[in-house]
Amino acid sequence: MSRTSSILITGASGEIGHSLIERLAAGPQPVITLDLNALAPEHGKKVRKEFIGSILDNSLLERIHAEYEIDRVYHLAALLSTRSEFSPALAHKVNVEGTLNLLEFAQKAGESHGRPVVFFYPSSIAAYGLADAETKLAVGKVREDDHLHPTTMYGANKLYCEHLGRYYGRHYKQLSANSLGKIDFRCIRFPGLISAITAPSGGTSDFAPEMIHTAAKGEPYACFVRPDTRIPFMAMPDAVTAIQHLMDAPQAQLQRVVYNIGAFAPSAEEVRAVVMRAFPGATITWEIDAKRQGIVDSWPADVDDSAARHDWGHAPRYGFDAAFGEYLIPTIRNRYA
Ligand code: AKB
Repeated sequence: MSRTSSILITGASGEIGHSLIERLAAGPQPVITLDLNALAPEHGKKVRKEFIGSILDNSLLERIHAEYEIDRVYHLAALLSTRSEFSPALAHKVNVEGTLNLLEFAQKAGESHGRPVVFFYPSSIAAYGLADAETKLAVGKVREDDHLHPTTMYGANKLYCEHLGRYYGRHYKQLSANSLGKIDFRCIRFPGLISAITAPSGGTSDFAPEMIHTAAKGEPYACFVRPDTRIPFMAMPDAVTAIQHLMDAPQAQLQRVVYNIGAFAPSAEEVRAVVMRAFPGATITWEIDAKRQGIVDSWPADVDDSAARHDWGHAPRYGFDAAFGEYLIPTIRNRYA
């Protein structure tokens, strides 16, 4: 048993989890993970303790609470947007009830060690819902408080859990004698993420990472959205840097609970063109899936992230050309070579 103050990452064997473990394991605090699936061995050996199980298992959460003094939670576990449309009730259970469990866990942890637990929650551009293509075009970069009418179960779950986090931060603060509250909830609405290390699964922004990973493997790819589809994306290292910056920012500097972040916003055709230049033999065709197209059509073409830039210095290193030219293509080429 260890009472050293530690970090808990849920959904640790997912896309963001892998990269986050790499960064956080290099820091001073031990990392504890919780996921349904085992971590890849190279990540497993970097964490203090790996729990394999569900965020819906309260007895497992009790056990983690009994054994570790958790003062930072990175709650990444979720079913992504396309997957959630196939099993909406399950998505609600995992995405909403799971988050509620983790907020309760954090509140209890904060009460027992007498200081707030800093709680990171990854929301998504899926929290937005634009009425139609004309609105999407007319609106351009969306701000955090506009167009919050999600069309998917996943988007509705994300938006609601943002509210839950805000509620937990405030509710216990009002009740608490020292007026500190025991949860310091911080949230980023992510764009589509592209990692060179892992390929995503179950998302609707997956078309961009899938194009590049399949091309590098020499496999044909049929893109499920129209060439003119445009949503914001970000390279995974910048997403992880953003999480670290937000989590390390002094609370007094944060004027919001939920922040947009962006880096570049190419069309699917522009992604295809850059992948084709890198892998000239690749076969990338178009086979539109009406349901998935409808989902990305309701997401904004880009986001206004000026609050994140102002409050905690969000400044992505990779724009479109650098993300592909300096990070994705060389790393992925090496990986499948
Ligand atoms: C998804 O496509 O579901 C995710 C997201 C944009 O939140 N990548």
